Amino acid sequence: MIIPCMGFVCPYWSSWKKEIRGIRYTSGYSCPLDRSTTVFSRKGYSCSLDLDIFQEREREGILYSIPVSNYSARCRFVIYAKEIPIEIHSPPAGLKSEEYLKINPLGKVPALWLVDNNITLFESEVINEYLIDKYMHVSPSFIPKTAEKRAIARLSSRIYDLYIGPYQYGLYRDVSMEERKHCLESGRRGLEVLERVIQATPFVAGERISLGDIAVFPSLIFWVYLAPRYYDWYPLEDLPKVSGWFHFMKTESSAAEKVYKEVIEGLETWEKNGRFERMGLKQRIS
Ligand SMILES: N[C@@H](CCC(=O)N[C@@H](CS)C(=O)NCC(=O)O)C(=O)O
Repeated sequence: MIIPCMGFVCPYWSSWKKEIRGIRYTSGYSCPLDRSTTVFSRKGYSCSLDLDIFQEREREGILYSIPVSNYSARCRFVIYAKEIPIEIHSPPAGLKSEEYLKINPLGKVPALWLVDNNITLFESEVINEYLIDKYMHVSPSFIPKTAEKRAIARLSSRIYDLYIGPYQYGLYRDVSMEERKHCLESGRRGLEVLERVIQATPFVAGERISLGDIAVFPSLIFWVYLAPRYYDWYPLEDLPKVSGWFHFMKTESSAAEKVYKEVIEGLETWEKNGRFERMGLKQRIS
């Protein structure tokens, strides 16, 4: 909820310094009586309060997630960007443990458990749809302004989920050479379709970040990291829109930077552990 600030007439201000969604506020004053907040940003004076953001809140749920997981990263992106008080935990006792299968019967991350009504959701896009619906009043909304742009956002995430994501395992799992080739070729075709669809102005569906950006961005990190290292393939080379958009997204916000770092660090750890060699990635594809 945004309420107008009454702080200037209130003697009970307490000062604070804070970084909110990547913007560093140099000083601010909170009033405990009317619970308003006056914010001084680098760009000058602004005056509003989002109660949900500024107040300390109890946890509202738990997201079961693994840092390297691109699908979990989609949901972490929304949680970080909106500063939602949802704790992030690893699956208890492993993905296929009895304990975790009670949370997500598919044995996959992410899953979201909600404190208030004891509901558990899974499937990253469903979780994100829930989060943007529930926290619609907290920006960024992740909802483009027009019906057409909202459709492009959905189309982008659908293209990833149906025509790129299902082949991602071929980048890093122990599969036959034929299967790997098939996956890389299918992923390449999916990326070409994405190039035709996204606007990249600067986001996939225009000037506002949307679920389309979040669905594709963390997953593309896998392709951009692994394909040149192991398959002499630069997947964004002939895709100017996807390439420009991806590089823009890496530093688009502190949420984007955090998610990027988490996924990259996960991939680097796998690499250092020799996981990719064990999975046969060093064998060149002819
Ligand atoms: N369609 C699912 C995909 C989730 C998924 O495949 N997660 C991976 C990690 S990124 C996983 O848990 N894999 C373990 C497995 O499939 O056994 C979603 O969007 O949440």
